[in-house]
Amino acid sequence: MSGGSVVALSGGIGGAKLALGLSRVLPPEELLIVANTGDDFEHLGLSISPDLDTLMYTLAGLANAELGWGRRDETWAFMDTLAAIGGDTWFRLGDRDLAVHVERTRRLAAGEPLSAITAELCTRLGVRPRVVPMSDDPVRTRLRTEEGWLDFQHYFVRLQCRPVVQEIAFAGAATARPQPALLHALGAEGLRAVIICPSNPFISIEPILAVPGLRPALAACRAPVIAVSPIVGGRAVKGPTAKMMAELGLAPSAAAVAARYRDLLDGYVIDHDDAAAAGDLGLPVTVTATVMTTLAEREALARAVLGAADALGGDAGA
Ligand code: FO1
Repeated sequence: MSGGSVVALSGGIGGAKLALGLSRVLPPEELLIVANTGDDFEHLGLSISPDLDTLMYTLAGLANAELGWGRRDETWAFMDTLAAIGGDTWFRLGDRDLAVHVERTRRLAAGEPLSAITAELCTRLGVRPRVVPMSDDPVRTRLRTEEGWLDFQHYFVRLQCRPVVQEIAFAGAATARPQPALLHALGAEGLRAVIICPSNPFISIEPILAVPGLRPALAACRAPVIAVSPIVGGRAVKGPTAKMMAELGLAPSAAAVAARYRDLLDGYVIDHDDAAAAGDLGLPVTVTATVMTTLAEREALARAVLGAADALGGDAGA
């Protein structure tokens, strides 16, 4: 059955790649992309939302492919000048990217919800699928390490994921209200699939699932919930996922990620590299190419995931 709305949960760079693939194979009105906001932080007086921006730039065709974040065709005059006057430059803000942070900060300070600001920015940049933050309330991923508790970007960028992670917490999650558009989509008759993108489960997906009301809404939704493994052959395609899993005492494997989502999943998508694990997962598994380098591979994975969802049919989640 084609048609019907698709909800994608996404965080980080891997998630944005599949979101782009989905945006190329679905009509924009049939795709709602939910971004993790646990990576957000206040820096240099600016409110920064990296996963929203990575999604927005990727869907707008403006993403910086080399860096995996920020905009392409960027200039760095602001950063160079900041360095020259002794400012904090460990988190790099390109000149064009800076405009988004300044405008988001201004509008948040004026009392606008993050979802409304995101919708306006996406419209201005020509992004047609709907992109929403998981909540308009602040949720901040923090990591307990041998250096104490670290805010996410200090761990991820300033310390380049070097500290050993002992615990992960989502400050503010307990009182965060789920994005209404997401709850509405999950309860809608025409829901076709919920796709958990190949993002880091701990720092990109679980902050979303930590928002009260979202796990129950996912468990109750009529459509199949399908996750794509972010681990291929025991390694993360990008980022610290495998290192984090080892530090948290988990085998860095596609199976271990499926176990994290277990109670929510109706299906799972793994790479050919992990085909041998397919039988042990205890749920319907689709084996396909999940490493997305080209646009064609992103579209192909999107089609494979939608095909898996359609094969599971509408009452899988019941
Ligand atoms: N990641 C880095 O490794 N170094 C940076 O200087 C950096 C700057 C940056 C600016 C804007 C933005 O939206 C993302 C940025 N990122 C940077 C990536 C960011 O830390 C990650 O994209 C997410 O937080 C995790 O996926």
